Amino acid sequence: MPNAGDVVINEFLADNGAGATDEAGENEDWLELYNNTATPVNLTGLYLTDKADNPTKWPFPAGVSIPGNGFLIVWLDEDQLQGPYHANFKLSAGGEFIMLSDGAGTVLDSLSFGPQQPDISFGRYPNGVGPFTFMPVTFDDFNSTTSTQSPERAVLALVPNPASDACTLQSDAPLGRVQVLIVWVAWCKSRYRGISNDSPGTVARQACTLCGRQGDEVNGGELVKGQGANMSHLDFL
Ligand SMILES: [Ca+2]
Ligand SMILES: [Ca+2]
Ligand SMILES: [Ca+2]
Repeated sequence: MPNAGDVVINEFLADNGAGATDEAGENEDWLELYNNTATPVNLTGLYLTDKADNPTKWPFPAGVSIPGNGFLIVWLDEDQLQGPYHANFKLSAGGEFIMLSDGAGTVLDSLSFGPQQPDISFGRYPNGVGPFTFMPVTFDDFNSTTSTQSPERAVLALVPNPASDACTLQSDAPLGRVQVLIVWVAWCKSRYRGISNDSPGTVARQACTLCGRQGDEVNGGELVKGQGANMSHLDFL
C-alpha cells in the first residue's frame, strides 16, 4: 500500500475539446497519475472516484502498476468497454471532486476543483509535488508551465514566469504563431486566453471573454504589461 504522496493526481483535463484521443478516437476527460517514487507502485486495491461518499466507485484493474517516476493515464469517459483504463465517471467542467484512495479511509490524494476551460489542464507544478494550477496540457508527460510538446514551441521562453510585472518573451525563431494563456486573478478571476496571430512577431490584443478587458500585446518578442494589469500568471499553450 503506497503512502500519501507516493502516487498523486498529477494533472487532469475536464473539457477535452481537441486534445488527446482514447483508443476509440474520442476526445474524453482524462486523469494523469504520477509516481513520485523511484520504484514501481502496484495499484491493485486502489480506487478513483468523483464522489466522496462512494470511494470505491472505480477500482484499478488487478495487477496494474505505475512505473517509478512514471505516469498512468485513466480516461474518465464511462466507456469501460474501450480498454482497461476507462473509469465509470466523467469530470464536470463546472467543477468537481477527485479522490485516489484505498476505499477504506486511506486517501492518497484528492482535490476539489472549480470551473475548467477547454484544453487547459489543471495540474501540479512542479510536477508531482506542487499545488494545482492551470497549465498547458502535458499528457502522459512531466508537467510544465511552458509547453514543450511541439518543437516550434520548445524554443519559447518567458522571463520571468510567472510574472507580476512586465516580462519578456524570448524566441530564437520567428514567432509565426503564438498562443498565450494569462490568468487574471485580480480582475475577474477568469482566464484570458487565445492571443493568436499568424503574422511573425506580432500578436494582437484580445479582450478577456468574461470581463471584457483588453489583453496584453506581444510585439516583436516583448510582452508588455497592460495598463493597470495585475498579471498573476502567464503561460504558453
Ligand atoms: Ca468533462
Ligand atoms: Ca471513450
Ligand atoms: Ca502531465
